[in-house]
Amino acid sequence: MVTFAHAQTLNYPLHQCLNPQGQWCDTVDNTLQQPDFLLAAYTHLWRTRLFDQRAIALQRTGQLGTYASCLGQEAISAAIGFSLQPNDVFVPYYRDQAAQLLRGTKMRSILQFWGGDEWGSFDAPSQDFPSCIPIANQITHAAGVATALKLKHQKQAALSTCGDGASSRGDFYEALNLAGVWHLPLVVVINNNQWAISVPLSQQTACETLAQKAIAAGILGVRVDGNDFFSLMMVLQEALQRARTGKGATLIEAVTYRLCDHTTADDMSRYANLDEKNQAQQQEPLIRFQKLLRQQLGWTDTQQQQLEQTLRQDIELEVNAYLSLPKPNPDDMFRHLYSELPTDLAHQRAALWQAKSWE
Ligand SMILES: Cc1ncc(C[n+]2csc(CCOP(=O)(O)OP(=O)(O)O)c2C)c(N)n1
Ligand SMILES: [Mg+2]
Repeated sequence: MVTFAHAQTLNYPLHQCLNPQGQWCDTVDNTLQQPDFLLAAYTHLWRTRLFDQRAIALQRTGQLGTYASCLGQEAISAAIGFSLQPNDVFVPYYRDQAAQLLRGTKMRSILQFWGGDEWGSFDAPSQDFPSCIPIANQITHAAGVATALKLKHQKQAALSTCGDGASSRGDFYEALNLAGVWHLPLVVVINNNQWAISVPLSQQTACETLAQKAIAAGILGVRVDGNDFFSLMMVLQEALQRARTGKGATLIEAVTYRLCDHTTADDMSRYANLDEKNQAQQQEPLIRFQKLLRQQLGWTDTQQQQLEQTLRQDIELEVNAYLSLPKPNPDDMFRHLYSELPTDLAHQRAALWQAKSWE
């Protein structure tokens, strides 16, 4: 009889340097501890959260389409935005508002996209990609980009994001496999928010961790606390540097919790355990960061209120700019895809023009 004595030991410790009490629990780069950087990062996390709240309010009042909130997951995307260099290529998914804003996308454009107008997707650095809604497709696109970067000997990285659910899809594995065998300058970040709509992680995979999915691809896998902005920065900077310097691809599992409905079209109270959600709330990234600021910089309630007030004013200017944008022409959905429309779409286009229901 064969004995499987080598039974796998999958050791993927969770990197953490800022604990939920807001105290350092591991070494952190000095540059990340500078007051200017601390304030810039903290401000951006709140900018993202307040923007997110406002987007939900717009949807609830009929002024935005279905919207995917990033509540509780802001640190992952913010750390990505702060770690990427301008000429890296960012291939986002739909909860990457924080990084998109840091890449230079305006809030009005993010709202335009979620308002149903694809033109909002194009307000990003020219090499970056629009948010991908079909899950996991973007990882294959990013592997393609990384291949081009490698062939051109460019010292740039491609970084793509996805959810825990997306990591079950074939595209995800195919892209990772290619990244391994071709030694691509690719970083893939999984936002493990424990849910794929109403499917919990326990029903998603039998893997103990998502980081271990790197093993079969022969690339590096890392597991990090997705609520700890600083650990995320450390891990991302290292992974991106590896990519840029020809050391190959990295898969990062960022462990967090979706503190919001899947999208505004969902109601998680119908399937999620409230106690679990309340517990996750204690771990969330912004309050943790605030505790640090209180201890390190003597951050006060008054400063917090002022920050929120200023950010809300800035957000309102962008909301007004979004609301003043001309409405998209519904015919746009038939343009730019085919040189000759397939018959079924041609019928739909004709019906649209006949009804002219948008006028
Ligand atoms: C190819 C594809 N199949 C199904 C869907 C419908 N869908 C949208 S989001 C989602 C779950 C994604 O969960 P996860 O990857 O964990 O990301 P999260 O939304 O939790 O950030 C599904 C199944 C889709 N968008 N694309
Ligand atoms: Mg998920």
